[in-house]
Amino acid sequence: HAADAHRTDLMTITRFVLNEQSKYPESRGDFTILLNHIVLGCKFVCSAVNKAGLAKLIGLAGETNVQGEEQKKLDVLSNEVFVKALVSSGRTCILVSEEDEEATFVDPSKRGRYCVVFDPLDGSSNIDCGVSIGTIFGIYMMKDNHEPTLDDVLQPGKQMLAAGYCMYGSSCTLVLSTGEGVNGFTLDPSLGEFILTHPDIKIPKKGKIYSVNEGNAKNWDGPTAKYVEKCKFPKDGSSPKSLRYIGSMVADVHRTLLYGGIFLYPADKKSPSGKLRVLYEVFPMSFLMEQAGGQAFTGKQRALDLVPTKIHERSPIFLGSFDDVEDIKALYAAEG
Ligand code: AHM
Ligand code: MG
Repeated sequence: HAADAHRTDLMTITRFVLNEQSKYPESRGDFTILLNHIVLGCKFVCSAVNKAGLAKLIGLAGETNVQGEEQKKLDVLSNEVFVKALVSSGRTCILVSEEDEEATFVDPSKRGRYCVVFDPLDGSSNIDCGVSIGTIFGIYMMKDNHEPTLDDVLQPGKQMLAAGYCMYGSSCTLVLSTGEGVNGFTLDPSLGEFILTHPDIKIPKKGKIYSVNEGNAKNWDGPTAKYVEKCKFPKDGSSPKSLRYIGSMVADVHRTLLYGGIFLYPADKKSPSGKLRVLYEVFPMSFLMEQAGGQAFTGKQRALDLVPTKIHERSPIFLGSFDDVEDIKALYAAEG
């Protein structure tokens, strides 16, 4: 039976990616090794996040432990784990993390061909109340054998080889695209393995949900304000959309991917470039949306066409179901 096969023939994320990569004769398993190190970081963060509620009891994050040393905050700790895992993979040359002001250039003795941009623990304001948070990552490949420079990561998002996120929620879910669609894996804690649970995710063409921090409305520009007004008071006889906003990008994007709809972090008068970071928030999520059949738009252009000039650059972002993003694009086009 097919159901039996599912239970006994476990498609782990490693097996899945090895299968995908074996289509390329030049593949040497480097990508799979890199991904395994990212997965290790995700497992570590997952376990740390699950214990976060017990922090006061067992002395995590910000507390002083029995040895009298100050414990590290969860986001700092997560960053260190990812950086060390990525460097020790021997497959990376440049790392850009939301937690580090400067990019990390990997020592030549440990250098590989991949550049990884990541936000080790996004939505960290949600940790203390137990709301879902996540890790976001994108992967570029260094073009040729030159000395790595920042230009290797200041590339448009469409040049990414792969992107993904891991959500630490009611379960731990890793969503990945290597440019051939989007697949979701759930951590089986008893096995310590991510198992394929959401094969070939496609976002609904149109959704019934919009997701935005409406507390910023007084500072929005015309098209964003018009769009949200339309969600609430549609003039074409359709039903109003529902509002869902968690304030954790990974959770808001994950819901958008599975249920459809649109996620917005627009520009406003106080933050003319929005809040979210191009390299490790906007690009990976835009890559996944496109791979799932949706769209991602900055208010000016296709998000993945953006050419970043600084590693921590920000951009407004509108992403989600194809038709819903089409609507916001029309409003910005009308603005001229
Ligand atoms: P962070 O990197 O400081 O955690 O901020 C990023 C988070 C995203 O997860 C989320 O989409 C956004 O900030 C929410 O911002 P706001 O609180 O302004 O609505
Ligand atoms: Mg962040």
